[in-house]
Amino acid sequence: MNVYFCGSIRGGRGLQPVYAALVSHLEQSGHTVPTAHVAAPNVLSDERRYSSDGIYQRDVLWLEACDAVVAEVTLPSLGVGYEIAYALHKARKPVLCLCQVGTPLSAMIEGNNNPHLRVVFYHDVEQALAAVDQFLDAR
Ligand code: 6IA
Repeated sequence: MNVYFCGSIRGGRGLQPVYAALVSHLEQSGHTVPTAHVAAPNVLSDERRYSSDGIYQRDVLWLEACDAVVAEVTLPSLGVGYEIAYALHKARKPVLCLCQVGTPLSAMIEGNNNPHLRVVFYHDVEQALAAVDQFLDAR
């Protein structure tokens, strides 16, 4: 499947190792991840080469083209929140949100009963990877 991965960039890079584990798992499972760069350790310095409008246009095209969205939502990110709303309401894609247990997740995600949205709280990365497999196997 073509899986659009979302994770915080300008919202903070503290969970980059978790993003890397998720993207690596998706790719090793045979999925295509157009946004694999979100998991790269140097994304913030690489980013200077791209304009924000170019990034936006390209990401919207990728959202329209994907089969499903996997978003790590532990760190609050405006971009990730926008992508989730766009995927659900405009592109009409299934979305999995992964959040570490104990994090105060926005009510706009946690309280959202959209049938295409699944929210999973996880204790460790293994649990998050299992949630990804379960979500994609059901597609
Ligand atoms: O507000 P944030 O920056 O935290 O938003 C992060 C989300 O927006 C991610 O899920 C990305 O899909 C998207 N996004 C933000 N910046 C970029 C970006 N910069 N490239 C692609 N998607 C982005 C250029 C990085 C470059 C190495 C290719």
